Amino acid sequence: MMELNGKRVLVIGLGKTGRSAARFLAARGARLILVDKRADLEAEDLPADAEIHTGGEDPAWVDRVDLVVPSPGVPRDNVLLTRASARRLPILSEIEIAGRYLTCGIVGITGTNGKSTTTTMLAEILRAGGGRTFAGGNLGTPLVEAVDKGYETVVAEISSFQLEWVQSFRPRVGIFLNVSEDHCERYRDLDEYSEFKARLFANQRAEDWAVLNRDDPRVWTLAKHLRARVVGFGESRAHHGSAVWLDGRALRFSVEGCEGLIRMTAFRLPGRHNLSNAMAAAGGALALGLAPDVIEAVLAEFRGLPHRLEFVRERAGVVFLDDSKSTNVDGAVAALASCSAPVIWVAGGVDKGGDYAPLRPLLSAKVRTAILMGPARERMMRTLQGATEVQLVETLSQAVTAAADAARKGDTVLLSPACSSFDQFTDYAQRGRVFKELVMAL
Ligand code: UMA
Repeated sequence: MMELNGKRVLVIGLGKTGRSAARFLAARGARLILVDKRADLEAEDLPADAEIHTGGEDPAWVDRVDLVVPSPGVPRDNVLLTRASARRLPILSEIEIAGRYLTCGIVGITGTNGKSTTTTMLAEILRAGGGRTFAGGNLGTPLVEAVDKGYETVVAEISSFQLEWVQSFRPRVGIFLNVSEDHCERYRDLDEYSEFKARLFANQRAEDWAVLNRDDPRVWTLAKHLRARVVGFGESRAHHGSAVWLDGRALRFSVEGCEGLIRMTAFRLPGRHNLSNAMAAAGGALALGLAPDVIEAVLAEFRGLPHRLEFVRERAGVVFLDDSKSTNVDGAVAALASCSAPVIWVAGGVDKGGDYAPLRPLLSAKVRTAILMGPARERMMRTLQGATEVQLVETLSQAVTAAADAARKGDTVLLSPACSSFDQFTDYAQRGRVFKELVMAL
């Protein structure tokens, strides 16, 4: 717990996180300066007595506060943060503040891809086991919203952005799924990005748990450096100690000497990556003492999340899938890898600076036509041309028309952009919704 009463706090960014943080801080007696660089911001929902500035950033605000709370989207070189660092003011992310007030156990799930699916799966397993469980974080609802609500466990999707300003954040179970190129606009290289993600485990103690992907060398290398008990998950049993691994269509486990099997015959989510997500969720649930039959029942019922390889419709023998959530190269690679029919691939949007080359082998093997849209399309084409036929369009609407024209019976039309959506949409969810509308209107 930290004393907030009478503290002067600067909250930077008034999106979901900033608004929740502001309400939380105000309710505990903090005096607030709320700022957002956007000019056209609505002040509703914000604490009435806060000082609010929009449309610019003045470093002098920093001189009038005791604490700075940046939203995840605020880069570390933001002028207000630079000033606060120079003045040695505490800078704490919203998850750090939530962590200091939450009295229940936290499960933190990070990784480049699969976080939302794994978070939702694990939360459903815990609910099925009878525990009052909150699922949120990067998934949508900020963690401060879970404080004092009587939850027994908080399952939190945690992004690298949220881990930039933590000090004592300590999940009872930390899960690290995988790491691949993403957010090149924010991090120097993959090492720096991985280091921020690894902060999830920095404050853990010997009685806590780290659930780590044994098939991802950058993740697994952490195993020997952590204080917490490790559960490794992967395709095969290749290490001693606690583990979850694949055995045909089943998961086998050995966690602190307790061994067993979770049948996966009814598991519906496509792709190897979803088996990996299921192993991670099972590893976390077993560490928390959940019974294998509860885990098995929830995995059998789990139908996935919107915009993750979501079935939209079948039209004249062509299946349309919405994978708008894949905003990076690795996400699109996983999606393409799990599609079997010839694929018409719709991709592009805002370029995040990653390397598109890992897509080439999948394009050669599976994609009949790649339809590339948005500002990223030229750079994508330079890397991908020759691997398959490429068409360039500007908008998603043009892409859907082109995809419908190119598709033949038995094909799959897959929207899996490998890019962010901000050229045409507010976020990936809106991009997915518009895709579905366009497909339904064909
Ligand atoms: N802003 C400033 N100054 C800056 C940067 C931004 O004032 O220098 C303002 C913007 O004008 C805007 C506000 O900050 O009004 C937006 O803040 P934000 O970008 O932190 O977004 P939130 O609405 O608070 O949402 C954040 C997460 N967004 C990001 O990390 C970019 C959401 O994850 C998350 O669901 C939410 O908190 C609740 O925890 C989204 C995301 O894209 C899904 N995450 C990235 C990802 O998954 O790859 C990390």
